[in-house]
Amino acid sequence: MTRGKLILIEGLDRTGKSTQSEKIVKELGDEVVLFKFPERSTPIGGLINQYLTDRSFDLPPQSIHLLFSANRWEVNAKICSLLESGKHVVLDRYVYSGVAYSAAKQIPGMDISWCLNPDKGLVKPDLTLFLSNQDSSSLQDRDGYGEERYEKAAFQKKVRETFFQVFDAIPDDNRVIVDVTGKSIEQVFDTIMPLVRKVLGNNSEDYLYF
Ligand code: Z5A
Ligand code: MG
Repeated sequence: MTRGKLILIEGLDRTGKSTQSEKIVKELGDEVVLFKFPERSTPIGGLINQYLTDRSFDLPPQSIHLLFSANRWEVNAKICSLLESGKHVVLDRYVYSGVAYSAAKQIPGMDISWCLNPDKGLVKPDLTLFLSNQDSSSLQDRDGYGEERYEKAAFQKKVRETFFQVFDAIPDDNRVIVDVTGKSIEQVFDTIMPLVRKVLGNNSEDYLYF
């Protein structure tokens, strides 16, 4: 049996990652399973959710970084066994968000290499679609923006710059930057779906790892 493929939807804040991930899964049906990070339903995910939504619950930046990574490791065995069983897996955020949001805090010692270390050994996606927009100001009007800890314009600007530094630091031939500026949900979907189908059609068996 051919192993399933790992498809990652990454991107800047409120660029439609969850919307597009859900549309891909709806389009492909039973052959695909969706995971969203942070996975807030696990023990570690509960702590992350509290950190993001409750400003009185603070943690050192190093600790919350390690929790985000530990949250991916919590779910890793399940993802790997699905891939082995031939199911495709779609991820809504993953390692790149983990490194970019933490490194953007610019804490001494917490550089990109430090931030990537705890994620080393996780499976690298067969396709990463990075949803990017030229200016995030219009996205702040989208539902729910500003409710969580990192949803501040100045920090998002830093995160945007850091994502591109992370891409320079982590080579990945299977990563595509998709400009969603001014595009409707359907237009973005029509851009990414052919890329997804192409990867699902590959019969490569080897896994890549961060
Ligand atoms: N974080 C971290 O620090 N470290 C890590 O390791 C990980 C994450 C994994 C919570 O993540 C925070 O955790 C996040 C990064 C950090 N902090 N921030 N900022 P999350 O994934 O749970 O965040 P979220 O609340 O789901 O927001 P999001 O993912 O940024 O949004 P989105 O998924 O990209 O957008 P959406 O929910 O699909 O769409 C938002 C709205 O826009 C919705 O009303 C849509 O209908 C609408 N929409 C979507 N696309 C369009 C288009 N094309 N046109 C018009 N309207 C649209
Ligand atoms: Mg989302």
